[in-house]
Order: sequence, then structure tokens, then C-alpha cells
Amino acid sequence: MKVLLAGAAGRIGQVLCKGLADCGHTMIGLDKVAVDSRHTRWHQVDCRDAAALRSIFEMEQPEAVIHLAGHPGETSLPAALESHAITTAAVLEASVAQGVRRFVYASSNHAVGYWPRTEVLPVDAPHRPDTFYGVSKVTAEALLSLYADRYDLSTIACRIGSFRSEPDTRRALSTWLSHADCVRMFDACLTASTTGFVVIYGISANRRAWWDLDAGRALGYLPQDDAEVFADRLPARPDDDDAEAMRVGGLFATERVGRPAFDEAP
Ligand code: 15L
Repeated sequence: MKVLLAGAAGRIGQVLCKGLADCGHTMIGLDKVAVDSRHTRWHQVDCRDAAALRSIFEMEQPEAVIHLAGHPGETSLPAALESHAITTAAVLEASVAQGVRRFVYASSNHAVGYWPRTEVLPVDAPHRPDTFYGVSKVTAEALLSLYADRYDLSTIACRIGSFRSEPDTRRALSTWLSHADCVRMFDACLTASTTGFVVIYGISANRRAWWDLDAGRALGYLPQDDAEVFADRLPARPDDDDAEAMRVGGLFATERVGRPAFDEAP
């Protein structure tokens, strides 16, 4: 499948460009930074620029899109909306104009991060964002829902947990997404037979998982890795471990990360 991947220079993007090419997909990378890649066709573009995206989509004619672009942490509300909601709308517009059939989005666990850590959270639990980053992911998910309904575009939001080569904290024993499972998940999302707007949680098969993997399994995402094999190697961080265990968003749901909506005027 010919896949255009926005945010290709990022941590997840680099793993997916290689991993999905190994699965047989033809990958075309987009990012605002230039990358010298011999293996992936590449366009340097800011994903807020709808007109530039439109001409790249016309040239490349992708069958599917993966949208990962955006700043992966907390910012002011305007910056978060710009980074996640505006880019998502621009990439969705270009996708619809070009007749793309499948749109897969890197949402985040922080769209539901304020839920307390009690039972396994289902995909249809109401949004409880823990940050303005989480609010912007909720907004991006709403855009995926709108474009699925309005244009009959199949959209999938993957609420990614902690994408790491190895889990590095106690929280990550529950929230870890391994590199190999990340490739499996996006490959399943590209090739699944599904319609409308679907939400899945993007984590590995962690035995301490906080999120329900059934919706992903229904799409064909069968995770193979379990963070538990790393449990004995993790250093104790009593203060952070306790704070991170209160709510599923971890430290994002604490006052350590909480901030005002707007930057102060200089
Ligand atoms: C995310 O969505 C962030 O992009 C990433 O920086 C991590 O903090 C991750 O969630 C997480 O919850 O571990």
C-alpha cells in the first residue's frame, strides 16, 4: 500500500518508515525538518500548510495516511491546538481531496489521562484529558470522527501509551508500546477491514495494562511484547512511581505538569 506518513522524522515516524517498508508498504515521509533518507521518499513541509499538503498529495496520490506530526508534550493551549488540531485538519483536508480511504492517527493516552488508576479503561470511556496536550488530542479525535461521518473516510485513532525501546519506569510496565508492536499496530490499522471512526489503545500486551486492547485486537492488532520481562531491572523512584500510579496519564495529570492555558505576555 502507498502510505504517506506525516511526522516521519520523529521517534515513532523513523521506526514506522522502516518497519512498514519491511512489511511491504511504500512509504513517503513528510516532516518540517529535512532528512537525508535513501530509503524513504521525502517532502519537507509544515503540516499546518494546507495548500502545500494538497500539492504533495496530488503528486504522490497515497492510498493511506498516517499522521504523527506534532509536539509530544505539554505547551500552552494555542500552541497545542496548532500542533495537533490544526495539523490534523490540514492533513484530513488533503486526504479527502485526494480520495484517501484510510487515515491512521497517533492520538495519546493523555486524551483520557485524568481517569484514576482503578480498572482497565475501555475505549468508550468519556474523554478526560490531563493537559492542554490531551485536550488537543481530544480535538483531533473529534476531527477524525467528523471526517469519517461527513466524507466516508475510514479513520482510526491510536491512543499511544509510552513508546520506548524498553520500559523505563514502573508506569511503563503498564503503558509501554514496544517498537515491534508499534509497527504491528500501524500495519493492522492500514490493512484492517473497517469503516467509520475507530479508537484503539496503543500499548503492548503488558500483563499490567491499564487500557483495554480488545478494540485493537478486533482490527487485527495482536501485540507480542510484555513489559513485565523488564520489571526486575527498573530502578526504584518511590516519589515519582507513587505520583504516576494515581491516574492513567501519570505525571501529566499532576500539578508538576499542569500550567496556565496562555503564555504570559512578554
Ligand atoms: C505521550 O502521549 C507523549 O507524547 C509522550 O511524550 C509520553 O509522555 C507518553 O505519552 C506517555 O504517557 O508515556
